Amino acid sequence: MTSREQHDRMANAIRFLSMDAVENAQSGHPGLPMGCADIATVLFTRFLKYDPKNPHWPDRDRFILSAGHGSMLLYSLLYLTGYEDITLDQIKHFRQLGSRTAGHPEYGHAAGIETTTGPLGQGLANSVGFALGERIMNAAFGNDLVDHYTYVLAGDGCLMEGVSQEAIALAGHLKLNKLIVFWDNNNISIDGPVSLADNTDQVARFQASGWNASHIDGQDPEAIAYAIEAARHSDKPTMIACKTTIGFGAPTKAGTNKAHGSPLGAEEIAGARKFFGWDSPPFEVPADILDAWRVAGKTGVEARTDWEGRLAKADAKLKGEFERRIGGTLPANFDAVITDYKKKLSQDKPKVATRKSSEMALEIINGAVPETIGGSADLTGSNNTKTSQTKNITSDDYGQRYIHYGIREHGMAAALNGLTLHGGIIPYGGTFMCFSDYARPSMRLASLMSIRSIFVMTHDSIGLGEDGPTHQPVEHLAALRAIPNHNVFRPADAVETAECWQLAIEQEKTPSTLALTRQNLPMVRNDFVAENLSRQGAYELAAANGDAAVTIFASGSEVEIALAAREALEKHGHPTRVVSVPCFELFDKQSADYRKKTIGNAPVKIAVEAGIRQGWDHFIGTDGIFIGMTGFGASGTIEQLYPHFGITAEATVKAAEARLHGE
Ligand SMILES: Cc1ncc(C[n+]2csc(CCOP(=O)(O)OP(=O)(O)O)c2C)c(N)n1
Repeated sequence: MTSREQHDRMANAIRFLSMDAVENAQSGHPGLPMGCADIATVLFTRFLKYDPKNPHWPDRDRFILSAGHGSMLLYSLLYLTGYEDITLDQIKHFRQLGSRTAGHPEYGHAAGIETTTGPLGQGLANSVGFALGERIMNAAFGNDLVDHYTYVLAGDGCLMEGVSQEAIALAGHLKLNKLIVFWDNNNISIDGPVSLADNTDQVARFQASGWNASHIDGQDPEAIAYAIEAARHSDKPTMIACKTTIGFGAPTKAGTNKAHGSPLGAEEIAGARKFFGWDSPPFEVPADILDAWRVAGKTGVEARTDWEGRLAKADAKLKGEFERRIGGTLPANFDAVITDYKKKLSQDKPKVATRKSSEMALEIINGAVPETIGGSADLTGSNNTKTSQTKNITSDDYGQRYIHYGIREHGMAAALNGLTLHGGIIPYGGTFMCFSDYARPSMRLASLMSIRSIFVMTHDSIGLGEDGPTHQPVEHLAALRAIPNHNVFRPADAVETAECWQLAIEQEKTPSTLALTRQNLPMVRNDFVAENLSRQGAYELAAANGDAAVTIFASGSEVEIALAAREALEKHGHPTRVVSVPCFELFDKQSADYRKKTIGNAPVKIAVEAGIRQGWDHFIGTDGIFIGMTGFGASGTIEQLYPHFGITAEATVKAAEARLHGE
């Protein structure tokens, strides 16, 4: 049992490391770590199940610093408890180029950083995925292998962000009782007191969403411990409203926004030293305190070795499957299953919408890959995300494979990231492509974190028809393609859809978006080819009869138009080739030779896509012809809309011939 004095000195080690690192960097946020040091100390010395020497142990508790600007809190904890990635030298290089101690915690920079946080609210919303992932894996593998908590530290900012409502409503609904959130209730944000902009009764708000919530003194270790203990035995998720003082100990800045996000300055730090009776020089933690922290960092060893013992004794098949899923590798027969399915498609030649071919591909994938977890933001029947294997996950049954996320696109995308980061799960979730805007902040973070979250975006153009311009994506393909490390797939038929799904499932370090049509499409890949042609990102689908005068590039639903235009141009004596472009990003990764050959040197280059031109110059050059959208869509039937916006084979032929005739 830690004495109060010992607790205080351990907490002060966090405070001073944070103050010193921010001062040294002349940049960063000292206020949160100083206010939340007690919460962190109680959690990491008395409750959290973790082992710094085995930081990826799958059954560890997760700690998520949703208020990512307080990154020095996390870095201090990781250093003090003995994580090898975060040395004192790293702390001294806080926020410097090339260090692991980035401005905000970045997943992949150091073990112990469970997710990238900084955009407020994301960590909290990820935690729903983490906590649900724990329940899903628990249902699959039992208490012996999966039984851990997800702890979150969120600030006022996290709770003010809209995504927090989506997250807490979902967590409450799913009764994720092993999710425990500390709210750093310090009444301060950047502009000043929170009351400038918010008067929400947060405890009542969480309670209304199905949580336990109560107020405590967030700087009283016993109150914190008592609240955590109660939370661990709850049948609901818990929010502990922890009253703290931002910048606690800074003589004039504590309790004010001046402690939020800038170095305190030498004078304030000297005052804090006096206040806490801390006489060690900067970056020095007294040996007995560092020892006490290192001892705390070893308390999980027994739990970890016990767990390893249980894993070793587990049924060989269960153990093998657990290790495969946690390792992120696919079942050995995955490729063969897809190849067989492609063979069948070449025989059946289904003329269906790609959202339907996606469902058909998922039926095969979900049968072969038990770790996929599907879902949709209340558009299941439209996104075609449900298959025979995916029954509903409910608070009574986490052993199923489908999540009704409700009308919560952002919360869904953030939860997908949490599910992915938890490990053992490949999640996908659907909505209308236009509403990728609502999910985009989390989609971007999936890319930044290099994780396998899969976004199913149906109704991918004006082709959706009567719902009109509010629902018709125009700039979305370009906008999603603009995100680095994000594969945007726009398959043209059932075969390409199967291929794109295969690629999305395969990519361990790149999230994927599948852009899928509402409208039916013919098969454009009629002959079986075992090779995944979409893997190249773009490939010649139809060759020209002779030296190509025209090359038409197209993606998704517009490949059909390109092929029809080619037929007409060939008839008129203009050799024309068609290149299908299911994925810009994968094409960019091909060799220069392949790219050159695929783009070719036909005098006339045309791209057809029912979206904006941005990005296509890459294929057609700035002098190429683009057949697509230049503004918003309109409400009407698909039969009216394509001609209305001039996206037709006739328009393509006319534009090509005008160019060929030198007009
Ligand atoms: C989505 C998003 N918007 C804005 C910011 C900029 N920002 C960083 S911290 C902060 C204030 C947060 O206040 P609070 O959560 O109370 O943190 P504290 O002041 O207690 O450290 C803001 C607006 C951000 N990081 N993320």
